[in-house]
Amino acid sequence: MAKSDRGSVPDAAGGKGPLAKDRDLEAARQRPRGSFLTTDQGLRVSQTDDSLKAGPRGPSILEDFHLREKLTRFDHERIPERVVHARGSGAHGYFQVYESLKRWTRAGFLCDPAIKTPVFARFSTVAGSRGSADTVRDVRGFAVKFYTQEGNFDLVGNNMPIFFIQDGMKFPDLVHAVKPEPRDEIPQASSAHDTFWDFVSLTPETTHMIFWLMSDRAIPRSLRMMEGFGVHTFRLVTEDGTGRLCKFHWKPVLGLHSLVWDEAQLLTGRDPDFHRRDLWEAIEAGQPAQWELGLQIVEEADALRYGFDMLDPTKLLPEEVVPVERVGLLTLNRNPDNFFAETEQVAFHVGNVVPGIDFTNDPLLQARLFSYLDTQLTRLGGPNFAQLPINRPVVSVHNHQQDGSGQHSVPTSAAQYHPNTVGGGEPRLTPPSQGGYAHYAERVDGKKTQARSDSFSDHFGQARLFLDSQSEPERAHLHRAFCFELGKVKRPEIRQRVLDLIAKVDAGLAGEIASEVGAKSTATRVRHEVASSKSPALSIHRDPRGSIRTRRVAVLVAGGVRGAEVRALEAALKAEGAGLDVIASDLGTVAADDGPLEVAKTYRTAASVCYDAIFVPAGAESNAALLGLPAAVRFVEEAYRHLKTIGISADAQGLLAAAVRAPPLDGKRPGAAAAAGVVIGRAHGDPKAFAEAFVDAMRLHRHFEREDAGDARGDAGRAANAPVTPTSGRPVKRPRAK
Ligand code: HDE
Repeated sequence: MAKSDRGSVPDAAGGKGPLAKDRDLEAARQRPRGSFLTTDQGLRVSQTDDSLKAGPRGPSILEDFHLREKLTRFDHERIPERVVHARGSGAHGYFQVYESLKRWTRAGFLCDPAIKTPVFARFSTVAGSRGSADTVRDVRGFAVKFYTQEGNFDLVGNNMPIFFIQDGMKFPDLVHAVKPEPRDEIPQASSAHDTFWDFVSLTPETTHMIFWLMSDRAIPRSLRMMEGFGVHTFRLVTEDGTGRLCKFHWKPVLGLHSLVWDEAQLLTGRDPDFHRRDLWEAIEAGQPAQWELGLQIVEEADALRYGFDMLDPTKLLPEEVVPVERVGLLTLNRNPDNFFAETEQVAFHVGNVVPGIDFTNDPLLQARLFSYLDTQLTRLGGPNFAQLPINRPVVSVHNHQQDGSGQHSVPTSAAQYHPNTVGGGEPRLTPPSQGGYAHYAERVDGKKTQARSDSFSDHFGQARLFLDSQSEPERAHLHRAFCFELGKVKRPEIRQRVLDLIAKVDAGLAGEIASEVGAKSTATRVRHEVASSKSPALSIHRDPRGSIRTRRVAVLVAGGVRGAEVRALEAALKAEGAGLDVIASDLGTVAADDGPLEVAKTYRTAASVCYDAIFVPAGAESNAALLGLPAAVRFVEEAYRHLKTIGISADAQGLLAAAVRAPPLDGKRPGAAAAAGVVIGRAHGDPKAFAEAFVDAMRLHRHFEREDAGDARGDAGRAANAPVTPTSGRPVKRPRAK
């Protein structure tokens, strides 16, 4: 969206303010200031390095207004960070519906495929502070502001389809429990501590969400490779007032992919901005991030039809029961111009809806309707935050709100009230038939009560559904995540209570975890309360082969490397929309056998965890040098341990052996895999054929068979030290979701 499309801030009466009337002032204002440094009052500054002093060695003088303004502005640069979702990254783009959805909603932007609605999206972690690392185990926020022709619509969702609690009353308790503990402010951006699991163990409704949080969904490979969900059941309303229940989904065009836990932890040090950088760089490289909008539509009368209550935000509607209809495409293709002005100051509110989109009585949703506007008042310093460029609707705003901190518009109407004749009766109301918002006429009848509906009472059935829908590697990761998190909990009684909860979902899983976390297996004490069933859509491995678009490969080289292999791989990757970085000891160029190769990073600045795959090309001299570089050996070791595709020349077997105790590669067929996802190149072989085999292996993203060699109890180092089991032929298929 071009900035000019957004228009200027209209004042309350819809004009450009009284300054527009004063031609002299307006003309003066437009006088170009060029790029001269000025004070906030527009005064040109001649000196901004030395303060005004009584002599070169004398005291500073208070009279120095430029010094005082500079420091005062600096002192007040920070605003309160978001109380949750403080760490975030945003991008601009647009949304377009594939075909009119008139049959379900009157929302204009969903009824006309010709309309490109500008959007701003912000992705976030929940628990960490603004400066915390991206790759922590956490839920991710997925918030999209649609600047529609009927006003702003905000879809403020997460990357998991359900939530921890059923009623907003408990939200402060949940957040206080997960945030760093109040006495020592430890740990940062982590749920692995006593207060969080204490809360969980005493709040059985969290169980389903806990299983999602312990799954690979909580450590996405990229913000561009995760799903999004509106979580609550919303309501779509047609022109004739018919309402239907609706679940919103975002389906990533690049598919669903995750990190492995050890890699996620290493990344918090190697590149705490991993997700932010990934989104930024893809967009800068002209590779937009895209998701399809999906809808699950349910008739009002069917709210209780599926064995749970659609108003309960701890439940999901399996896609196999009600299919997700893909109705449009979200494209994020422009990075913010300024992080603070846009990503930090954007104010989402789940209550920002347009005609045709309405709420339900989900008690979590109802509480959110209060909370978002309320929090912005503190965070953005007053009630006028909607006038900030990033929050301003594209349609003009006319109302009787006035004054308050940060008022930017200059209302000119004499009548700041309704009804009026003094202001000509303006601004006027719009009847619903002409596009004015009218709340859905839902019948409500009940006694006041603080009771929870009986239809919200099953807390374990869908956790079991989720667990049983995971692939074997995913289930193993979930098990290890529980062991990690509970292993960090100091109080044994809390660990035991959590174990008791897990046992209600799956006594077998509880039994596997029990001894490692010093708890008793409760398998014999707790009866299975739930039956098993499956929803393949809940596994991120449901579609293991995928596009490698935007993936990056590290190519480990030293002098004498075979240049043709690097170029052949580069061409093969480019054809798939992927790319490579040449890593060497020194920046500049490295001498390949056929000329210089541009070096992107050094072994000191690059790390395997920042790449999706690695390649060690042929070159006896080059590979001998790499063997002597501990950083290069570690590169291979980590790539192997993190189950990434490794392309390796036969003459680099020493390096592979040093990293992962691999058996000799001699005698293997060219292009054969030494182990799942390890593709061997033949010295002097056909670089193009090798590149194809390598790209093919990359399509699997990870090679979980290698994980089986060790790490059964979460020892990340063990897998790398286990011998590589040779396999022949093309890369082995990843096990599918059961
Ligand atoms: Fe939020 N949430 N939330 N939340 N939420 C905020 O608003 C709140 C909930 C979500 O990128 C806050 O501006 C309450 C569910 C996202 O700016 C705050 C309850 C879901 C973001 C707030 C919930 C979300 C927020 C903090 C329970 C998924 C980041 C700063 C009733 C559907 C938006 C702010 C961004 C942010 C309150 C539950 C998603 C405090 C009271 C469920 C993506 O107002």
